[in-house]
Amino acid sequence: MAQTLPSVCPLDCPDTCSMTVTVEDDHIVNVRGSRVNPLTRGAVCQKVTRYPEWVHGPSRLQTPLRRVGQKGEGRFEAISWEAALDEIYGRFTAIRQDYGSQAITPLNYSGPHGLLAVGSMDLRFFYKLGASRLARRPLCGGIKSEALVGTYGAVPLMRPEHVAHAQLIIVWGVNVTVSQLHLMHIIRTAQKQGAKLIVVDPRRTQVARHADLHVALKPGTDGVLALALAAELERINGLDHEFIADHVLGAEAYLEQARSRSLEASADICGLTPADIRQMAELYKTISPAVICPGNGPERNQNGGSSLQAIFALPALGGKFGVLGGGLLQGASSAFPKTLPRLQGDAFIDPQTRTLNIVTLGRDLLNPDLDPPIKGVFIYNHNPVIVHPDQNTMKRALSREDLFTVVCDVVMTDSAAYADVVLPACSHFEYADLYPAYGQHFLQRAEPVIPPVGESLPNTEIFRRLAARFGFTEPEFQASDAELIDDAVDGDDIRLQGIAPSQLPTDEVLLMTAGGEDAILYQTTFPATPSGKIELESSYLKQAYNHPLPTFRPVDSDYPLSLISPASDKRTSSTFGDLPYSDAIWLDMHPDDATARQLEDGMWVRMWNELGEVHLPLRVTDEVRPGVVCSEKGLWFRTSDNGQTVSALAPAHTADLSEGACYNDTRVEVDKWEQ
Ligand SMILES: Nc1nc2c(c(=O)[nH]1)N[C@H]1C(S)=C(S)[C@@H](COP(=O)(O)OP(=O)(O)OC[C@H]3O[C@@H](n4cnc5c(=O)[nH]c(N)nc54)[C@H](O)[C@@H]3O)O[C@H]1N2
Ligand SMILES: Nc1nc2c(c(=O)[nH]1)N[C@H]1C(S)=C(S)[C@@H](COP(=O)(O)OP(=O)(O)OC[C@H]3O[C@@H](n4cnc5c(=O)[nH]c(N)nc54)[C@H](O)[C@@H]3O)O[C@H]1N2
Ligand code: SF4
Ligand SMILES: [Mo]
Repeated sequence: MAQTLPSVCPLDCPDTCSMTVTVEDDHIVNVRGSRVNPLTRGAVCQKVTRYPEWVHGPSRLQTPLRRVGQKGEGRFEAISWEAALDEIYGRFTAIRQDYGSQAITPLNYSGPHGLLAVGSMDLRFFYKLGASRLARRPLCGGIKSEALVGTYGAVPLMRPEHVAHAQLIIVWGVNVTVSQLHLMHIIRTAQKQGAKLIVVDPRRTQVARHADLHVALKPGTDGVLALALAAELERINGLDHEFIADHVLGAEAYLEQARSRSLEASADICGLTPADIRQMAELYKTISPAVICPGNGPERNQNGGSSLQAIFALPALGGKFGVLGGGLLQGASSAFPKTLPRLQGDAFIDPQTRTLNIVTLGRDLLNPDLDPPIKGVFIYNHNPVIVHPDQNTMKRALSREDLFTVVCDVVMTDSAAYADVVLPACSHFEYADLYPAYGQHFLQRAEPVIPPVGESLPNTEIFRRLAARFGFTEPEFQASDAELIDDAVDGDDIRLQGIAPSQLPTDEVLLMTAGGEDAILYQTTFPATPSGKIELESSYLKQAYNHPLPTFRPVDSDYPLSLISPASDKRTSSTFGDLPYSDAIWLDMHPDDATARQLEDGMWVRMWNELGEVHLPLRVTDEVRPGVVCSEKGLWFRTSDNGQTVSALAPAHTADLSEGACYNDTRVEVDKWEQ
């Protein structure tokens, strides 16, 4: 008999929708939106309707596996959990004896976003083991969040719902209809009430089609644009001097930086006209409430930190805070009373342990001089060969015969094909978890809706068993999932209303805004910087990165085209990349660039640089600006004829803040490809 049960979407997505799942004979047969979460209002995106195929399909891992083929080949034999845990224990123990514990590293990211699945018992285990630590944030979002912390501190600045009250909305490098679906409805509501919309994006995205002004800048030049806007605001008397005097530090140093380049020079760097910048500044000066909604587009380049520092300064200079619908849509993840050090067992960390950067881990894996070299890697919640920049380096690294590799995933991924041992993980439909969000302020909890598929286990149980196998006897390694949920957030926080986190009802949400319904910076919330002011010259960024103010360095490359690879509506990063799709994939190119290369719509092209080569069919379209080509992130190798996807062309250099990934610094040439 069919049952409908509440759940939450765990994907790496700002929306964190509440869902209704139809279950029949322990199978997920249907997933749709539920109205439990007032922001997501019963709507989910198209891609999650494919959850039944993903959970019960042919790629689903059902037993532990041991490699019998070559690395990357994907030939395995089924083994028992006991044999798998024995193998991991034996190999890791030998590595620890020969090279020390730091020769082992976890390689994990945020496939699932529940607090338990993303990092709880697993981190307790690796900390206690003494494995190398991994800085994960640099892969995505770290650049933006560091710029935010440096400028405003870790505070929620406003709720997405409040964008409905804005009269000017600036969507800055976020592909709203694809990667933050529920914001689109809010923007449309504001537009119906007369709001103007500006979109800053090298592509004419769906949201850009609805814009009053589409500013199609060159990738990686947002900081130059934002500084030019600040200088222009000053020139047209658009600065709020009173607000600046009362609440802003470093405005003069920032403005000095802004004035140092002429409007014409800035426009030239950005690939815009001075008139574009003037018009944007005029709108920003005149209209309030004005909100800037920045996405991840501006961060994925070597100037990404500077760009976000420069963008984040604008509402402070323009005096846009303190009103409903005004300011900056940012900081939602700080709305939740998370207690991560307790959940993740920070007390087990040996402070001498080194920290490796996820972005450059491929290079580290190949570096024999690393002290100690890495001999064991444990990959989970992550599909590194698909999603890392410099894909060929990561493939070479995981091909190392002497690298003992464990991969734990829900499905057989391209990365799992390189594993010595594969562990089958439960999907989030099969375990309980607690869900904060990074794009909204509602806390949600979910219970399992089906039993584990095959012999799969939740991440928490896998690491509980591993901890036991390694003889870790502390009570932290015996904590149940309910106890872990209670460790995940501060149960004494008044917003939990006295309910233990593990007892939160699954058919309700809790609003986590510090100031009640109306999170409004300078009404109910305030900057949490060291000075208590908005720091345009940031003391934290100076101390952490010697980078108090935005700067700009052009990308040094002989290749003429910029390749960007934003989010696709078919997948979340690489998730669902195993499912069959009917629609073709494309490389988008502007007609001017196509004509210059004698390329035509529909033709196969080869795209290359010093790091690799990719073959794709071409779509000639003026949706991308000249000089920019665009494909999608997260495609699997089965879409490729030569074992390389766009990530193969992405450089592994890192950004000015957080040593973050620079996917959109990819420079390429494109030519006809004779198959
Ligand atoms: N070319 C290019 N590549 C990019 C980017 C880009 O701009 N361009 N951007 C990137 C960005 S923004 C991000 S965030 C990264 C993300 O890239 P990844 O970290 O790889 O994230 P996902 O593909 O979302 O999920 C990884 C895996 O987690 C698994 N998983 C889900 N739930 C569970 C669970 O409960 N347990 C276990 N063990 N596994 C689970 C999924 O099956 C999936 O295989 O990709 C980056 N890759
Ligand atoms: N459907 C779907 N939703 C997703 C994801 C997914 O893979 N699929 N991924 C999730 C994850 S992990 C993340 S991090 C977010 C990311 O979601 P977004 O914040 O939307 O980030 P991107 O998709 O990388 O790029 C957003 C837009 O920025 C533009 N862009 C590229 N470079 C630049 C630049 O230098 N400046 C400016 N102004 N714009 C630029 C691109 O053309 C694109 O339209 O989405 C999440 N939501
Ligand atoms: S991926 Fe995002 S929009 Fe789609 S269901 Fe999940 S949370 Fe909602
Ligand atoms: Mo991301």
